[in-house]
Parts: sequence; structure tokens; C-alpha cells
Amino acid sequence: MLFSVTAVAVLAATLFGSTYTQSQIVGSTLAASSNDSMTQKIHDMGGLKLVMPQAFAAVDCDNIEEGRNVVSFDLYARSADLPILGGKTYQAMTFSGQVPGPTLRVTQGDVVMMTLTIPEDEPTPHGNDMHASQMHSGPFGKVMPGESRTYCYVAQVPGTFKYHCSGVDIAAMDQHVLSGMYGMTIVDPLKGYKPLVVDSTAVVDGEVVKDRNTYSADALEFQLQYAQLYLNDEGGYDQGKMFKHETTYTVVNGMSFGYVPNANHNKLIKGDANKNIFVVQPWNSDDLKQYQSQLLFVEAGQHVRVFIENQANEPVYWHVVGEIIDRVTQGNVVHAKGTETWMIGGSQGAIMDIVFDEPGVYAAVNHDYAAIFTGAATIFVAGDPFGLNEQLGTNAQSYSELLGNPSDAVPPTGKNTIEHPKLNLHGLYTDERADELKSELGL
Ligand SMILES: [Cu+2]
Repeated sequence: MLFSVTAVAVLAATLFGSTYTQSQIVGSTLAASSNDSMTQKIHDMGGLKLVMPQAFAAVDCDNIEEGRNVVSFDLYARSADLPILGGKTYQAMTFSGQVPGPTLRVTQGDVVMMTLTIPEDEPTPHGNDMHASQMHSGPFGKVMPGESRTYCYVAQVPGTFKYHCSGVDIAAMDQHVLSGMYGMTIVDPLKGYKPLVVDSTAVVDGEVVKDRNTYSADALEFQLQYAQLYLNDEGGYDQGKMFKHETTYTVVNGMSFGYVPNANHNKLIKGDANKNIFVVQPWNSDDLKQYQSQLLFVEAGQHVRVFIENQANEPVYWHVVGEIIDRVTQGNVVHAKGTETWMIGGSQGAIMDIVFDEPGVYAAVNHDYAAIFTGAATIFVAGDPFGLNEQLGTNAQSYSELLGNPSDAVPPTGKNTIEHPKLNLHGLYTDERADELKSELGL
């Protein structure tokens, strides 16, 4: 342990216990040290506008402003052994039996009513810190086994936001988060997303001129959450490795190389289930059930929106091999258009808009070579690059119509969502959670 117990206690008290008292102390110290000339300067500037604590308060769950839509978000904590690359398991900690936890999707201005329940048989307390909120962090503190806690807040700012376990009043928070206790909130803008404008060129009368394609705001949507696992040989969390940034595996939606071809794809494309069509296919058997790898299918020329959250320690240099990211949005601000790679720091999200122009196979990576080779390669297939329609006598615009997209890569529907034609069960789910989702998704 690098932190002393006292240091953790002081930090925990600052975060969860006595923030208000401490800011009062800081406030009075400032007042005592101010002098007349400073007061005059402030007066000359037109005075100070103070943001009062009221603006950062949680909403009283029993007294919610009429007219606001209330969205309940119920999570439970569950520690469970879950599979990792190489046929072993690791000691995962989860929200509701899955890594990442369930995605919450709301519209800007909605009230989120978050309830975290810790079952009696959980070996440790947990908490939930939701980055989509703006409030005093007291309610994020530990919830004991056998207890539950509810808090409410208004989702004021659109974008993607992390939520994560806060450990035991932040003690062991690193272990809980990096073992899997993280998830994402998507806050849709109140008026929906903007249409996507993509610059291009055309030839008119034998001359190259500027052109542009405009796509409706409606898009086929995916979610990708990046993290690292730091493990010892027994599959336990290794804090020493975390401090040294020694990644054991890079995971996307909880799994390394979870979105690569499997035996069924081999058979369709090569006519032989045992002839691998990709360099690594570690989740390659029907026996693996929800853990068998899958691919992400889109139409060529379709507006695709990818919600991304970086849940852990390493930067994500998000890049799609063979494509240019048409638009990058954070919050509700467009930060880039036509960029090759976009960096997403720890606990940061982004919304990527992309049109895969040509039918083909595209790998979305964290363009840190250590991350690619430890698991951060995710395969998109656009259109019908393998001529399967001819082979099968079909006319599918996307293989999703024939094979389906993986459930864990697809967020709940929101503003401007194009529904996926077909979904399959896929993800780092406990068997219990997989059964629940199967019936929820009607599979
Ligand atoms: Cu926890």
C-alpha cells in the first residue's frame, strides 16, 4: 500500500464527510486575509457572483419538480469470477452481474433516481459515483451489505459520463473499478443530435470541386468502454502492477478481443470453421455461450454513432483503421471533424460519428500498440465485403440482418436511434445476468 490509512481517511472525509464545513473554513480564511484594496478592485470589476451550494445539491427524491421526467436506475453489486483471455477467470466485481454495468440512457433535463443495493452475501461494501451528476459527493459513499441507498439528480449536461464504484468510502476504489465496477450514462441532448455533415469532393465539368454529404441525425449506435486489468497469477487484483501501469489485459466492454471473428464466421467466409480469418480468435466456440466473440455489423454509407468511455488508467487513442472519424463530440460541443485519431483520457468520454464509406473490414483500436496487442482491437464489418448475399441468396445491407449484433456493444435506444435489425447475447455477464438479459431482449 502506498497510501497510509490516515491519508485515505482524510481523503474520504474530504470527499464524503465534511466538504461543506471545509469550504466554510476556506471561505472565512479568505475573508480574513482580504484587504481594502482587493475589496475595491472587486467592486470596480462589478462585484463577485458566487455559485451557492444549492446549485450543486442532490434533488430531494420525495420532492421532485413537476414536469421533469424521472428515470429510475437500479443497480446491485455482485462479486463473481468471470472469464479472461486464455481460458482462466479473474476475481471480478460487477454492477448487476455484468462488466461494464448496465448503460443508463436519459434525456438532458431528466431526473435520475439511482438506487444501489448491496446484497447481504457481498463480501464488501460498495458505492456509486455518477459523473453525470453535479452534487455533493456524500451519497456516493459506501453502502453496507444488506443495505441500499437512493439519490436523485438532474442530468443537466448532454454527453457520455462514467459511473463507477467508489469502493469503501474510496478505500479500495481502484480495486473495485479496475475489477469491473464501471458503467456509462448517455445523456441525449434535449433537442436531439445534429445532422452529420461530411466534407468530400466531386468532379464537375472535369474539375475537382468541394462537395459535402449530409446525413440525418438518426444513426446506428454502438457503445465501447475501455479499461485495463491488472492481475496476479491467481486472477486477483494486483495493485503493484496498477501503480506501475503494467497492464495484464486491455479490455473493451470487459473483454480482450471480444469483437473478432468466431468459428461461424470462418465457416461462412472460408468454408471451414477451423480456418481462422483473423490473427487472434480467442473466444472461438459455441460452448462459450455469451462469451463467444462477435463482430459489429453496419451498412456501408450509414451514419454510425459510437459512444465511448475510457474507464481506466491509460489514454485511449481512438482510431479506425481505414476510416477517418467524421465528427467528435464531447458534452454537446463538436471538438473535431475529419480527424484520424482522437485521444480520450481517463474518465473521459466522446461521441464518434462515422460513415464507413466502402464495404469492408475495419478495426477500431486504441492506437497505443501495447493496448492493441493486449486486447483493444474491435472489428467492424460494413456492407457485404465477402459476397455473402450471393452465396446465401439474400439482399442484406448489413450482416447484422443475417447474423445480428452483440448485445453488450449496443446501448439502449434514445433520441435519433436507428434500431439494430437483430441482436445476439454477448458480453461479460454472469450466467444469472445472461439469463435475465435473454428474456429482457426476447432472445
Ligand atoms: Cu465496489
